[in-house]
Amino acid sequence: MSRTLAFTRAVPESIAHCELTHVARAPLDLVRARAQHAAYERALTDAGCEVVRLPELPAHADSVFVEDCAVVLDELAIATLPGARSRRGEVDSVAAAFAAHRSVSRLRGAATLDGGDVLALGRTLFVGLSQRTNAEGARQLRELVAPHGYAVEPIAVTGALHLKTAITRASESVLVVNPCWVDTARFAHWELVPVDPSEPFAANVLRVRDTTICSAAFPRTNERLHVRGVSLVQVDASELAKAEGGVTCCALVVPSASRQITPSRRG
Ligand code: CIR
Repeated sequence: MSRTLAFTRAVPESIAHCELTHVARAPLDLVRARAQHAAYERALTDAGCEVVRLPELPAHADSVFVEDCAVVLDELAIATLPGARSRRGEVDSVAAAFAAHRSVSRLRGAATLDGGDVLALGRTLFVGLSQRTNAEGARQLRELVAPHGYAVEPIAVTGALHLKTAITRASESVLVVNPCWVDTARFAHWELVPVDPSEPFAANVLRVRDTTICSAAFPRTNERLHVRGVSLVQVDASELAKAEGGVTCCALVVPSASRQITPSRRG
């Protein structure tokens, strides 16, 4: 049976100085954040993942949010160029860790792209054009993945940090979405579950094998997913939410981790 790895990274003390875009700075309890992060890692283990901790990066305030540093597909991984310059130093250690499992390509030059802006739905990668990801980032991603049979669909994100703040996959057929932040017409072939209007951040869930990890802060939206048959595991993610993080951003999930790698085209 294939292994599923989940790469994570410890919550650094410097998280008090994290990037914030749509959220006002509020005091973050480091002990509580680390306890919640450990419980999140246990949820990943319970869902069938082998959790692999990347090296700590104490000087990088946002380094727990590993999702933004890479896009991982079956055939290759792409090391990103995060849109926030303060985050660029997080990428190399992710690329190094992935080299054992995938051929790793890199974005270059004027491209910016955060992994949180890439929603993979089968062979289509929706790429949020946001404050963090630009058209050149989407263009370079297309160039890298097209030979492997993937289409890239850029999509505007307004009012949210990332595309996956606005929409994620909750099950084989269901997407959970905040329709204020993304054009739902682009996902017409999916069963769309809108967030409860009182829970705008509830559209960020993490599907791992047959389990969908979600934040316990959003009971109304979670109930909507539950009645659609989504198998949910709720975690308390309230501290890292103060750093504008959701449940997708603290892990890079790599299925079939033991597959043989093929030579990289770039980088
Ligand atoms: C940042 O602004 O980069 C971090 N404070 C939060 C990143 C969250 N990442 C994600 O949702 N993929």
